[in-house]
Amino acid sequence: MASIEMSAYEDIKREDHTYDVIKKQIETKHEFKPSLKQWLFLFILILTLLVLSGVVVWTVTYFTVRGTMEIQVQEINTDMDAIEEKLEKMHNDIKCIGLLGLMPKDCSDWCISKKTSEFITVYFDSYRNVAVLCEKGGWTVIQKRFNGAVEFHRNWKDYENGFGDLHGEFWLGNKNIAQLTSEGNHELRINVEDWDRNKRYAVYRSFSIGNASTKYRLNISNYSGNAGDGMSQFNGMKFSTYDQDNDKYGYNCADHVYFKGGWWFNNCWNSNNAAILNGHYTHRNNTSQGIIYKLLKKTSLKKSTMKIRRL
Ligand SMILES: [Ca+2]
Repeated sequence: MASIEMSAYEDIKREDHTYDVIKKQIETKHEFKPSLKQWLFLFILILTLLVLSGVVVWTVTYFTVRGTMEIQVQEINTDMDAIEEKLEKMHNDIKCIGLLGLMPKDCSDWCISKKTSEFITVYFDSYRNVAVLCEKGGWTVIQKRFNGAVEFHRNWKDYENGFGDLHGEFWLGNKNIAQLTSEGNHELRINVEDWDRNKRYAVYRSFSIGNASTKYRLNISNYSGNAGDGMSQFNGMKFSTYDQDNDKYGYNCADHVYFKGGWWFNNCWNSNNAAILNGHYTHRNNTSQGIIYKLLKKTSLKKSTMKIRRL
């Protein structure tokens, strides 16, 4: 009996041992032991993820900061423009109230303005001044005609002192034109328009008239434009009116029935290409008197402007 019990005990002990071995084998089988290759792969994976995250963060930060800086630069530029505009306005204001443009000599000194024309007073010296019409570009208007409201068949004194209305038709006056062109170089621009609204211009890059002792002798040259050179034939001529005959012809060209108005007549005029802008105003289809610019039209024109500018 005792040996049977011993045998059974031995069997149970063997089974326990077998059980322990199997259990250990199973545990060993399910234990996770990464290989070196797997460790390396994991390391590379983590490193890649870190690099990618860094790139994403850097990119987002870069564009955010850049965008912010661009906006700031734009704002600074806008501010600079506003400051520049204010400075220019202040400069103009100062000039316009007379601190810089005190006693302007002509429209070249006219304060910068967006207006196309303006009336200012120009000063020849401390005692003499005259109101003038300025047109954009620094032009001083010396003659304007457009409707015949003002008679241009006038005497010497009228032409000398000027006549008409600066807001309408006028002649600025020979003594004023002489004074304006007495210093420096000036150009003359003539604008003419016919009854069909055709417009032409002539520019003379050299223009001045002498003082009263020269009978307001005309000096004019260097033509350009699209109206034709109608003025060179009067270069060097004295001014004439119906009561002062200073021309080269036998009778007084200024009082001739074909013209009637003050001008720098030569041997009267060349009927083919003369520009005579001060004749008694007539309406269309008149071959004499009125505003004559032969190279543009054989008959009188509707409008004319003569203006000068310091070069
Ligand atoms: Ca004469």
